[in-house]
Amino acid sequence: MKMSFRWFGDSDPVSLAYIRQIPGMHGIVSAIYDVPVGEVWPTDRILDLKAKVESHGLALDVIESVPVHEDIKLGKPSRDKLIANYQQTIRNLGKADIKVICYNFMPVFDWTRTSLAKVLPDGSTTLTFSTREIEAVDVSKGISLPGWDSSYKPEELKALLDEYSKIDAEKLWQHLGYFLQAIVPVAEESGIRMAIHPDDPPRPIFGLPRIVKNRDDLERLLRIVDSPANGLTLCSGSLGAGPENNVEALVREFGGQGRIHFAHLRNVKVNAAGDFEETAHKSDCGSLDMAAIVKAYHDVGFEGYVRPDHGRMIWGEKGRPGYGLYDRALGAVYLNGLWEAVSKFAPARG
Ligand code: DNO
Repeated sequence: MKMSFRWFGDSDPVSLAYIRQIPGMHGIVSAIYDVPVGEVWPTDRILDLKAKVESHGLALDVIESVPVHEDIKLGKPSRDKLIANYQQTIRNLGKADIKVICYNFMPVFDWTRTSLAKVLPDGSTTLTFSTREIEAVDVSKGISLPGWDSSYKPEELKALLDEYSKIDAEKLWQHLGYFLQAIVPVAEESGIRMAIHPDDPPRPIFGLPRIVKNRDDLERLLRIVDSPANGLTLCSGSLGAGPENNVEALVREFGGQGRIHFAHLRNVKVNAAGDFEETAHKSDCGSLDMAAIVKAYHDVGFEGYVRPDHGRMIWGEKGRPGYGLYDRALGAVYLNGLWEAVSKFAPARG
C-alpha cells in the first residue's frame, strides 16, 4: 500500500512542503488543471508537474483525474476525435512514467453534496448529502455544487440535461463500452492502469443515469475489457454510501482479482435512506469498519496506491471543502497505522 495525498496544484492552499512532513507519505495525486476538457495534455506540462512534485521528495504516480468529455458520455459524433485526444493524453502520461489514471463516467455532475460545512458537535465542519434537499433543487435555475468544476450557465445546463434525457442507463453503458474498447489497449501499451471512480453518491441524481454504483456494475465494467489495465478506484466513501454495498467484500472480490489500482479510504455515517455525512476516518466515527477494510486490502496482497479521501475542516483551517491539510493528514497516519498493525500481526496471503 503506497500512501498518497491529493494536491490541486499551485493554487492549493496546502503546500507540497507541508504534505511532505506527513509521516509515511509516498506520493502526490494531481492533474493538469488548466487544459480544457477534451484537449491533449502536453508532455512537457506533465513532466514539469512531475519534476515539481519530485523536488519535494514525493512521487507522482497517480493522476486524478483525466476528465471524460460529455460528448463521449453522450455518444455524439464528435466523440471519436475526443477519444483520440484522450488516447494521446494516456500516451503522454505513459512517457512520464505515470502508473494509474483515475477518471469517472458520471454524467454532468461529479461528486455531489448538499452541504459543504455542516457544523458537527465537536465544532468541526463536514460535507453532507441529503436526498430530500437534492430532490428540492430546481436544476433549470442553475446550481453550484462542490466538486463540480465547470460552471455552466443555467441555459447551458438545461441544454445538456435535455440531451441526457435521451440517454438511459443502457445507452450510457454502450458509450462507456465504446470508450473502454478504445482506451484500454492504449493504456496497456503505455504501461498505465485505468481506474474508474464509482458514482458518488451511488445512485441516479437529477434524473441522470449513474452506472458505477454497486458490485454488479463493477463486475460488468471489468468484463467489458478483461484486462488489468481496465481497473478500479475503489472509493470506500462513495460505495459505502449505498446501503446495499459491503466495501470489505468488494475489496476482497475485486482486489483478489488484481483489479483495484487505487483506493480512496474514508468513512461516512449513512442512514437507511442513503443520506450521509462524511466523518473522521476512524471506524467508530462512521458506519464503515476501516480496520476490516484495510485488513481486506492486506489479505488480497494489495500493492497499489491509497489516499485518505476527504477530511473535515478542523482546528480553524480554511480551505477547499473536503481537502484541508489537518484532517486528511490524521487520516493518512491512522490508515498507515492500521496497515502497519495488520502487516505485522497478520501474515500476508501466500
Ligand atoms: C472527490 C473525488 C472525485 C474524483 C473523480 C474522479 O473528492 O474523489 O472528484 O476525483 O470522480 O474522476
